[in-house]
Amino acid sequence: MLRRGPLREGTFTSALHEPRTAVVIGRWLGAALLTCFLTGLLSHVLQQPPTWLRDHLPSRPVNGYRVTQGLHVISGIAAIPLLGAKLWTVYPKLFEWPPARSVLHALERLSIAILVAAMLLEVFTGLLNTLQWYPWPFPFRQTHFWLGWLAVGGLLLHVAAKAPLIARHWRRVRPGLAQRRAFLTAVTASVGVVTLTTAGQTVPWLRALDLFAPRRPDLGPQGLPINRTAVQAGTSTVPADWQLTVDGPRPLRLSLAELAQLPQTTAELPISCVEGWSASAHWTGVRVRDLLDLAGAPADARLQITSLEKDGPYRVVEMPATYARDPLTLLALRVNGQVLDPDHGYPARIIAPNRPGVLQTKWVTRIELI
Ligand code: HEM
Ligand SMILES: Nc1nc2c(c(=O)[nH]1)N[C@H]1C(S)=C(S)[C@@H](COP(=O)(O)O)O[C@H]1N2
Ligand SMILES: [Mo]
Repeated sequence: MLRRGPLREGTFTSALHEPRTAVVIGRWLGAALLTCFLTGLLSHVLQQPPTWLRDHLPSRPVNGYRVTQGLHVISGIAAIPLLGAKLWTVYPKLFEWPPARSVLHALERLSIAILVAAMLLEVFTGLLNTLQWYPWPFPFRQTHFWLGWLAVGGLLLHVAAKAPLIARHWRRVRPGLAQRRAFLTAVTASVGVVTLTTAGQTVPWLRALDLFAPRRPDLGPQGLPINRTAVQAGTSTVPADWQLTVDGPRPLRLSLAELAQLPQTTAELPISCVEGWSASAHWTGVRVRDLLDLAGAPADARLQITSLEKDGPYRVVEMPATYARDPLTLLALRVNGQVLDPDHGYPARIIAPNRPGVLQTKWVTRIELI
């Protein structure tokens, strides 16, 4: 039989294309994948809760989403060199001969093909999303969500199929291969470098090392980054007769001056962007629950909050009662002691604890009860 190129026997000479290396890197990659999956599901649920869960989402801890989504993007970025190392370790198997020894073997290889494709697409779409670059025609969130299930499903199948082999190579045998040790050190160093140079977008004490993350969380008007500017949203000139409307048995219409006359609360709360950056600020404004009480709204009212923005995916958002009633949920008029910059939502924005940034509506004009 003619077997050429990579199909020829003895093509791959490295001693590291073997199970122990695959197991060691596989453990790290599996941990990163599971961390991504769990934190990703959480992000999904916070943004699009199923009806039965909607009224039980917690508004504490204040920094909860900041931590979980920060972890999502940190472990996702760490998964990229790990995936590269894992694929390098096992890629000679792509040229196995014969390609399938049995129906079961063919199915196993098919499941690995799906796992690899899902993982590659998952880290690719995730990374590009953090750069706000969408060079594809499909919706990011749905695609990334379903690829996550495919990847985790594929991983479980893969681990089950390889369980005996994994068990055999789980424990270190001494003396180990010097080459393997060098390779694993290099992989650890790559993971360290990509993590340390990007995690500063959410971890304050790593800020000085934030070389490659798309955001520096302390750069922007009033010391905070912005995703959509007032010019992009078409809200840079607010009508002179702007009023906040609040629905309820005693509907309210309040001018900015009237809002500023109401009792003001200051809270330190983060903007925790779904893209992985986050930054804390001191917000001052009127408690949403005070507004609801003034309007005579029932305690369990869910809210629909509308922005002045003409269009855009975050023009209208819902807020479950747990958040609406939290004493730290504000209709903020000021940030870090100054009147809100137009880019931060002047004249008024929502800021609530433990919520994804996309739900912290800027340029608010109307609060309705659902
Ligand atoms: C490695 C396996 C990964 C899995 C299993 C995973 C899973 C998920 C899931 C289930 C969601 C929720 C999607 C939704 O709201 O419907 C999500 C969101 C997200 N993921 Fe991942 N992810 C992975 C890797 C990554 C990577 C590598 C990055 C970036 C470096 C990333 C960035 C994001 C971002 C920015 C979101 C928020 C999207 C939004 O709500 O607009 N993910 N991920
Ligand atoms: N009306 C409106 N509100 C919005 C957005 C938007 O596009 N429109 N972007 C959201 C996103 S994605 C984030 S991360 C935060 C950012 O707030 P900041 O610009 O004040 O930092 O605002 C949120 N509020
Ligand atoms: Mo965001």
